[in-house]
This record gives sequence, structure tokens and C-alpha cells, in this order.
Amino acid sequence: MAEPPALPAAIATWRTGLSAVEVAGQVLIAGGSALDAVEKGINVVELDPDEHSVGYGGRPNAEGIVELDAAIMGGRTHDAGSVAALRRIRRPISVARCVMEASPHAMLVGDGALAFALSHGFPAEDLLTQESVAKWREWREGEQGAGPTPHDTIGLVALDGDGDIACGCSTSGWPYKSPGRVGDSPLIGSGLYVDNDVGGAAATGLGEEILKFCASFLVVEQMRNGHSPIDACQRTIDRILLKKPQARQVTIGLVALNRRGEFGAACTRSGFEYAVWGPHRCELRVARAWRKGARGSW
Ligand code: SD4
Repeated sequence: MAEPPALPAAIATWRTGLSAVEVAGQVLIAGGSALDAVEKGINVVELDPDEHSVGYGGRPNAEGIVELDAAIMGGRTHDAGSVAALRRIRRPISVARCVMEASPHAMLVGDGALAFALSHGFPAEDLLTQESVAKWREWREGEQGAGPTPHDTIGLVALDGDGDIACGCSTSGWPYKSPGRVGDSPLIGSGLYVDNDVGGAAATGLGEEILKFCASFLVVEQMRNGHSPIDACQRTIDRILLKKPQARQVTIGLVALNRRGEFGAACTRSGFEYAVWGPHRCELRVARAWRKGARGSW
């Protein structure tokens, strides 16, 4: 018997994901595509100057320059676009979508990505806020520790009424990173991955480790093998911790949504918040500590 059509749904990383899934949900309810929902939902966070890990107001690199990474992928066509170390553009996820739809390429970086964005009508704008400059000065005058500091990516997966799934990520990455540093977020398979036949996933946390495991790809492949979104996320965290037990000291968080609208999340640490949206509710949830899991349906 054919499966009933899935209801639209969305899941996003962190508390800041709430405003993103709310907007994504409005797009989906209005009959918009999963790709539109992902882009518009992530734009809200990118444009928020009070969100210090994404877009405008994101923490700069060691030289005081904001460099942004973003990517988007559609599960129907398997098309994807991404940008890395992009400067001066406030909506990098939209540039990533433009790379996907208006260029023959999948990924553009640095000056090339900026030139592409400008040639497609994106305005060059300041990404620093007074607060981010002040914090950078504080860091520069302080210890300038090289260890990982807390940072949050917005990662969002959406399922639309046609059964299409899309996902996206956007981040300013590791605060005060080396210029040119790229994390997992713009890398297809690491920061995000989706296949309409199965579902989608997105990652947040220490990109240097996430990308060594192709974490989002692994989540989707575990779902393909029959695991629920929660189990797929947890098995992926298990895989990472098996090879790198020290990763328990850092945050690696995963969110996933399957084609039936079931969702799940897991993290190397307790307290990982994620936001979920369905036609009848929108709420913040907390993934319990590694291995313990959380409920993954309404
Ligand atoms: C990165 N994964 O650049 C991103 C940042 C992040 O929570 O998600 N921080 O490594």
C-alpha cells in the first residue's frame, strides 16, 4: 500500500533555530518548496546581528574579518551549492543557492565567491557590529587561545507538501579562526546531506572533527539502512566517539528528518537544543546526553 503523503516539517539546530523553523514553516504552509523554506528560514538567523555565530554580527577571524560558510542541498535533484570563506555578504545561504541554480559549479570560495555574489546582485555590506569588534579586540588583547570556543551553526532540514526534502547550513565558523579556515558547514556530506528517498541531516559543532566522518552523509545512510532519525544520529555520534573518544570534550550535534516527517537529534554532550516545526506546533527540544536519545515524533 502506498504511504500517505507526509505533512510538512522542519528541524533546526540550537535555540536560534526556533525563529528559523517558524519562518520555514510559514513558507511550507503557504505551499512553498523545501528549498525556499530552508533558505528563508536560515536568512532570518543570518540577518540577526545578535546571533554571533552566523552571518551579520558573526564573530570575525583572527584578523578581524568575518568569513562565512554556507551550503544548501535539494533531495529531489541531489543538486547542491556552497560558499566558503565568503566576505561582506550577509545572506551566504542565498549565494549558495545561487551557485547551485545559476552556475555550473557546486562550490565557490573566497574572492571568487564574493565576485560571484556581487555579479548576481548581492550587495557588499559590513558584517561587523560594534559588539563583534569589541569582542574581537578583547580576544586580541587577551590570551588568544587557539582551542575550540563555543560556536553555533544554523542547520535546517525541511520537508514540503510534495515530499521534497532540502537542507542547509550557515555559519561564521570558529571564532577568531585562521583566515581561510573552512569547517564542515559548506561541505556536502559533512555539514549537510539529503536524499528524498530517505531524509536529510545537518551538523553543528567542531567542524574539524565533523568533516573527518562525513557526519551528515553517515546519518542519512544509517536512515537508509532502516534506522530512525534519532538512532541514525546517535550511531553517527557513536562512530565518531569510537575513533575519537576525546571528541566528548567538544560539541558535535546532529539533527535529522526523514521522509515521513519523523525527526531526531543527538550530541556528544547533554543540553543540545534543537527546534522542530510541524503544521500544528513549533517547539524547542533538548537532545538528551549521548546514547539516551529523545522522542522523535509529535
Ligand atoms: C564550523 N560547524 O565551522 C561549524 C561551526 C558550528 O557550532 O557549528 N559551531 O566548524
